Amino acid sequence: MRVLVIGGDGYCGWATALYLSNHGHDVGILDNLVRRHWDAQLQVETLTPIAPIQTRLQRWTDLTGKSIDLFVGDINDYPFLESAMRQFQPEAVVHFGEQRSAPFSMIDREHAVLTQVNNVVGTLNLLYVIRDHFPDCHLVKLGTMGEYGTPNIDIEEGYITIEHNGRKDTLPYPKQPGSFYHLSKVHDSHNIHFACKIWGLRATDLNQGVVYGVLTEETGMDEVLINRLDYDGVFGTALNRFCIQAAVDHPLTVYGKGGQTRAFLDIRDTVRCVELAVANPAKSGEFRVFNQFTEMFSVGDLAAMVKKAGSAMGMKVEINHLDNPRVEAEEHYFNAKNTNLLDLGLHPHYLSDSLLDSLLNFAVKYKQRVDHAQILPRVKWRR
Ligand code: NAD
Ligand code: USQ
Repeated sequence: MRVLVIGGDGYCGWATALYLSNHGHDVGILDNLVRRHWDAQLQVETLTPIAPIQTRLQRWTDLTGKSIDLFVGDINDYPFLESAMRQFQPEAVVHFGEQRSAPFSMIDREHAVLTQVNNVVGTLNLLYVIRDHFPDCHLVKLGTMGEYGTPNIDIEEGYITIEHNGRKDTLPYPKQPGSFYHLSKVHDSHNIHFACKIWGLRATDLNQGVVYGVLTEETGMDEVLINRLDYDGVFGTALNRFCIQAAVDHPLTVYGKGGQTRAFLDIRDTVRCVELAVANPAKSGEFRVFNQFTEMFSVGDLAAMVKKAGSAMGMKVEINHLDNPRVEAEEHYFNAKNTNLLDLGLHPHYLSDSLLDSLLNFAVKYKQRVDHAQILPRVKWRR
């Protein structure tokens, strides 16, 4: 299939573009490289030395004989997006191209506005190009499990059947997101759902949990193909951060009580889930939602697992409970469904000692690149 990966220079997008290319799809990457610019503005760098996108793609071709088309530009620039899509002629578009950090969106008004304009307007532009030029194209959009928040009932996949005053209906599952970033995903979901309804578009919203890990079969083929691995207080995410903290003898930064439970998955499952969604398109007019994760953990449990794995490797790992910079429940019920992708054939890579070992070893290999001043969280939700 011809698949355009928007955000293909990023963490999930790069791994996915290579995976799809390796599995026989004709792949294009569209990215405005703004994430590299935000890193520079924040004066942070990924743990890993990532090569420029053109160098990465050249190495991919040299190694495999496969080529990936590149379109450098912003999906908020409608004429650019329209022309790139018309050139590439996608049968599916996988949309990763958003500002994805909750803390980044909570820095100040400018960052909240930037996040919501970038994400909501970009997605809206994409919906219009699809409507006008590729009405049959399947939109596979990265959403987030954080759209649901932490309700005191089970989380379904996108929809819930409710009986009220003797009547019954299946309705979008209630949304209680926890940052202006997570809110942007909710706004996207509503816009995509509406576009499917009024224009008959086909879309899958992948409500993804927190991704961990760095190696996939493809990104591990060569140092030049190495993926980004963020550890800083703005873009770094829980388990990846904990492993890198352990590697540099920094106490693990559990926010508050650590009972915050989230859905997680290995990056090797991210790429497979996207392939499954692409290979099994939504029907015309259908807005389909998959919860894309494999396991649920509290951040306190994750820290304890990293401490155990690190200790077994001879590291001295301490766990710190910091004042929580966020506003979120620290002890709560959390039970989410994830059967749709399993039914399509996902065989999960569950979090194991061997994965923790490999991630810790990876972190040790690049630990001289860590800037300790970037580890503690600096962005606070409260005014
Ligand atoms: P990332 O920041 O590594 O990659 C995002 C890419 O999109 C970057 O290369 C960036 O330059 C590009 N981009 C951003 N705005 C753009 C625009 N307007 N036009 C063109 N390109 C643009 O992020 P990631 O971790 O790979 O996340 C990808 C997607 O997956 C996001 O939508 C995110 O919300 C979602 N997601 C990520 C995680 C995670 O743990 N990383 C978990 C759940 C969902
Ligand atoms: N946390 C800590 N210590 C840390 C970092 C985080 O205790 O050092 C806690 C946070 O307070 C939160 C949980 O861990 O309760 C998850 O935080 P995170 O930074 O790992 O992830 P989050 O902000 O939710 O965002 C990440 C991605 C985002 C994606 C989301 C999926 O950046 O793009 O949408 O995970 S989900 O969490 O399911 O919404």
